[in-house]
Amino acid sequence: MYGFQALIFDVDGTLADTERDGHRLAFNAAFAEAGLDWVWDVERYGRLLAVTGGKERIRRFIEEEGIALDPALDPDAFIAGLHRAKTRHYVALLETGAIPLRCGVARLLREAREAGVRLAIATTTTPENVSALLRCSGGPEMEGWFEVIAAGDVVPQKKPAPDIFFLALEQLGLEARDCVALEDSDNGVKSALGAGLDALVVTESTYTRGQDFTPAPLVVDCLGEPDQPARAIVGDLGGAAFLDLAALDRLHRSVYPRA
Ligand code: XBP
Ligand code: MG
Repeated sequence: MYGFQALIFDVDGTLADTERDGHRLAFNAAFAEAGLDWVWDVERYGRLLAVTGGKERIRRFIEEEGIALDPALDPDAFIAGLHRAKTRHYVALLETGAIPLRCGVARLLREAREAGVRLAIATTTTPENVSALLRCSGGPEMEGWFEVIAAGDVVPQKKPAPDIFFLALEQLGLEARDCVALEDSDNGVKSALGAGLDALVVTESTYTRGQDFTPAPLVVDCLGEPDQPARAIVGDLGGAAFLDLAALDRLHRSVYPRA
């Protein structure tokens, strides 16, 4: 019996390392398709990731570059159209199987299902992207493993605001202390902690390595597998080689001591 009832996962960077070779390429494909000469290289995209949400990221780029849009166009509609094309390109890229789930993710999801631990998602990304990632990288059944998928524009404010985690908790019908959250970015950590999810694991990803996750109690390089050990960067794994439900329970207990 574990001290928590559900795991709440972020998507981009946590379930899969999707940003550099996934979302970034899809943005660039959408720009090229629209006849724009905008190209987000690896370094520029890394800076733009400070802005969560694809439409918001495009808007920030336009502002930073001082790009004058055609005055005949409604800027919101223009950005939304570009972003729809980006989603199409992103889903097509996932359908090639180009982006695998991260080390340990499928194993932990299976273990949770077998133990009756409930599964949820709290993400900034568009719902279509979540479905495609789970289907193409996890398998045809995986989306159905998640009881709650809170994603995208359904809340007033994206991460680092806590709204999307609050929505996931509401849909689960659980208190924050009944859950363990898994994130990969400083914005995600702020969002989860803002919703009271103090039992929080951070798995650093390509763009988030070295970010400040204070005061997250456990930061690792990945969830790990029996033959691919996880490395703790903050906190400790209590001698475990990888993160399973027992390791998450020790973390949960360290945050919420039980008699
Ligand atoms: C990461 C994000 C997302 C993606 C792009 O979200 O900021 O916006 O970069 O997705 P998380 P969209 O880590 O919370 O999953 O273009 O669909 O917004
Ligand atoms: Mg993330």
